[in-house]
Amino acid sequence: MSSSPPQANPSAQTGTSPNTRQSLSAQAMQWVDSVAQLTRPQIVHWCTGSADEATRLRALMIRDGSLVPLNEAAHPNSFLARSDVNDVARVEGRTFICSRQESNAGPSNNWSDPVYMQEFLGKLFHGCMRGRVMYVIPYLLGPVGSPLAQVGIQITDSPYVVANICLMTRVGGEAIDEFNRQPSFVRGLHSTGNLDPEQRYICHFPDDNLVMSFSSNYGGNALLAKKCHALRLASVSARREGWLAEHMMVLGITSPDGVKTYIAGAFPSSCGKTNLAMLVPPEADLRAGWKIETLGDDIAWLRFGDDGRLYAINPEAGFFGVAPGTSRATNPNAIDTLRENVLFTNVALRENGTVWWEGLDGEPPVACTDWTGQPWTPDCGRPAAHPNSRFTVSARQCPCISPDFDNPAGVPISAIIFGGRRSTTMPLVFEAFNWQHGTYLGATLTSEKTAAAAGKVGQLRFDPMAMLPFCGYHLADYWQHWLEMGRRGGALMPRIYHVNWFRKDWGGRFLWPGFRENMRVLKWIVDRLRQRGTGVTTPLGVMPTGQSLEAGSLGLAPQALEELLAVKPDEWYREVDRREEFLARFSDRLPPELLAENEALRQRIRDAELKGTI
Ligand code: GTP
Ligand code: SPV
Ligand code: MN
Repeated sequence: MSSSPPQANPSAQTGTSPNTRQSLSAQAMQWVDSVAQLTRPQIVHWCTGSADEATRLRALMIRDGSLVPLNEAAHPNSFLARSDVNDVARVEGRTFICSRQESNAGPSNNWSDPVYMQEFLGKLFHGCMRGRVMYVIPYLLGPVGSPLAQVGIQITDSPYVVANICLMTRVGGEAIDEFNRQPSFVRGLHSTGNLDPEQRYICHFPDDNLVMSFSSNYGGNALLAKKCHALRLASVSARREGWLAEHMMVLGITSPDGVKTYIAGAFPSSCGKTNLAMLVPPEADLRAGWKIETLGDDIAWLRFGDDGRLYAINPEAGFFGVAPGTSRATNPNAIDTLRENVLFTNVALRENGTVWWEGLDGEPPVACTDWTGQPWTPDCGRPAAHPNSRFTVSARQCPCISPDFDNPAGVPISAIIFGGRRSTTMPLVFEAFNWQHGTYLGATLTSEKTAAAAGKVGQLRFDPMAMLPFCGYHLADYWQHWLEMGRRGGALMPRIYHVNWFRKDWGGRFLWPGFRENMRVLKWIVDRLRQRGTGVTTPLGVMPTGQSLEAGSLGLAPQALEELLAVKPDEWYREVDRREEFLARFSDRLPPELLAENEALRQRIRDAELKGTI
């Protein structure tokens, strides 16, 4: 670490546990040595994930100004990091899937030839760690001993990235033990470079279990265990091995009779997974005995158990959550999780050393320091926190973390929810008729773009299964894989739902209160799964009535509820046309079932319009 003397030999090793190095496979050692030869660091540090290591890393970052310690009384052991102003989100335009065959990346991914790209990146990485420390972090994704767990090694020259990875994955002894049991590991090589956006590349080599990322320190671009390994590379192995790697939160919901139901949910980036996973039920439900527990807020790996059901684990160990909009009113469990040991990125700093962001409880501060380090006042016309500002924190601090969080078997999933931001067209909730119909709903999932990725916010785009930026192969093959999983699981597959918390009225206001009131929708889903909930069959699927949502107690205007559950023929003809056009982009490999589902929907809308039921 910083206290070690500079050394001339680029392979000079430091680290508090020499055993880390000895117990890894020769293959791992060889790779690390070859990276050191390429990047020429001053020191190689093997990370152990220990508290002592974390403390020393933070001291180093405080000294060089990259971390600001927060008010110790309000937020013990917590820090603020400010990124480069040009490095605040994922960069989909500079993210590549370098599969051997271009056709296997599919039309939704950028592709580049793997041989060309490795050579090209080799030049960028050549000598890029001169004078820096190269950190080597062996990590584990998933609970110890899980049949779905995977291991990887991330190399990085950014202490900020090390601090994040140590919160987001299992690092240290448990990772090393698993390393020696696993047949292969993912290699993730990251360098800060000079943060020049023009030199930014996030490249995946699925045939080599390799990720190379240059010139960004932002979350999904730089924490390679997360989207790069746990989704893009994992989705490729999941297809080959017959399981699913998904952009899904997982929660457990206990009903008053003590029965626990596990639900997974795929919403595009910044569309509500963290908030749903940590939901606190309304007072009346709590009194009646309803409870929600969190398994994961971003990524789920699902595979068939011996009983034929689909089981989910969360490969991650922490949350990298959206700060704006998080408050005691909207997400009290997140606020309680964020009391201590938190790494905040790009939020605003108050004069008393606490943090602030748009949507946090109470009045905005009269003055504070914004995410760029500039003075900020409420009337200055800029947000104080970046819209994609984030917190990184261990999941173990979450008051509602599930007792099954470390269960190697995972939890059996009874329902999968898809949802996006749709200000029109999509009703609050409906249930798919069957797995194939649900797969079609996922494949045509559409949402307004958010600040989680660079580009224009608010633009409507297809985001199939919330995996548009994260599927490491051809989306049509991915849909085929979903259909095959459905055939394999048969009647034991989870039921599929579509939700939309974001429909707006003419004045642009959300029609649905959202957050804890989403419990009404979850309860309806649980009732349906247990053959109790009433449902109305519509052309879209089965929908609740206002009564089955207990909407009377919400105080919504009657027109609001009607609008939330409305299926408008003109909107739906347009929607079906858009979907047809989208699916056509995948024509050569598109499973015919999906086009058939779209046609069947068009026909059901026509019939319902003729009958006057919509
Ligand atoms: P990623 O971490 O980017 O994958 O996002 P996520 O899906 O976990 O989204 P998250 O739960 O962090 O929510 C993103 C934003 O949507 C936050 O600003 C939330 O406050 C807001 N949000 C979440 N749920 C609701 C809801 O039910 N209604 C409304 N209006 N906003 C919501
Ligand atoms: C997302 O964008 O979906 C995230 C944040 O969860 S990141 O890890 O940056 O991808
Ligand atoms: Mn995400």
